[in-house]
Amino acid sequence: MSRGALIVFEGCDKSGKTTQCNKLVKSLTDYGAPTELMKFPDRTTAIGKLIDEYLSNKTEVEDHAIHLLFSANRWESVKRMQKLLDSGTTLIIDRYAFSGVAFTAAKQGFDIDWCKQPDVGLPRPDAVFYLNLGMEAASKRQSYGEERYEKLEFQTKVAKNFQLLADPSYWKTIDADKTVDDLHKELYNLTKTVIEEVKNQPIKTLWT
Ligand code: Z5A
Ligand code: MG
Repeated sequence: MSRGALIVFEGCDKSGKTTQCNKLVKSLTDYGAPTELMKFPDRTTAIGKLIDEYLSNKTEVEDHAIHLLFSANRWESVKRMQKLLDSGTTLIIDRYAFSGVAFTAAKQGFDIDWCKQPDVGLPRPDAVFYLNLGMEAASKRQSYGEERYEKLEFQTKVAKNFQLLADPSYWKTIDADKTVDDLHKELYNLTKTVIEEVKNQPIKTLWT
């Protein structure tokens, strides 16, 4: 039986990741392709609840410790991800290890290599769609919210870190400064191609 594809959405704040993930899952499902949506952080688990309290500034967690918790929050989903992919379900994932590295490495005293280590060996995406949106266009969409990290200077560092993680063998930068529907059409077509390309290939592992 052919496997499903592992598609990850990354990108700067307000670039439209969640909007596009939701639309893509609906279109693929309507088309008849078994598809599931996942989102990291997954705030529903015990670890995810700690992360949620941290992001909403209800608690403080030491920077290394929160980095490891974000990673643990992905590892706790791996068995389920593998089972779904093996059974032919395509996974559309809203943020993944690339966000983990890009955000922590934007903090003082962290380097990219250290930040990557806890996520080494996770299932590697077949494609990362990086939604690229300039800070000016992003600021017109919605003002920054109350959550930790939602500040312009920090987000600029994060965007630079994403560029350091862009492996061209599976990373595709998409211009996100277009209408929701135009962007959706482009992503839908790209996703169908990826599903076809990888269906008989083994799942790779990240950063090994
Ligand atoms: N984080 C971390 O530190 N470590 C990790 O390992 C992981 C994450 C996984 C929570 O993420 C924080 O956790 C995040 C990274 C950190 N911190 N920050 N910043 P989150 O995923 O929960 O963040 P979010 O609240 O969903 O925001 P977002 O992802 O930045 O937004 P988005 O999903 O890219 O955009 P959107 O919600 O789809 O759209 C934003 C607005 O623009 C909304 O009003 C839309 O209606 C509008 N929109 C969308 N598309 C368009 C177009 N095409 N045109 C015009 N307007 C549009
Ligand atoms: Mg989002």
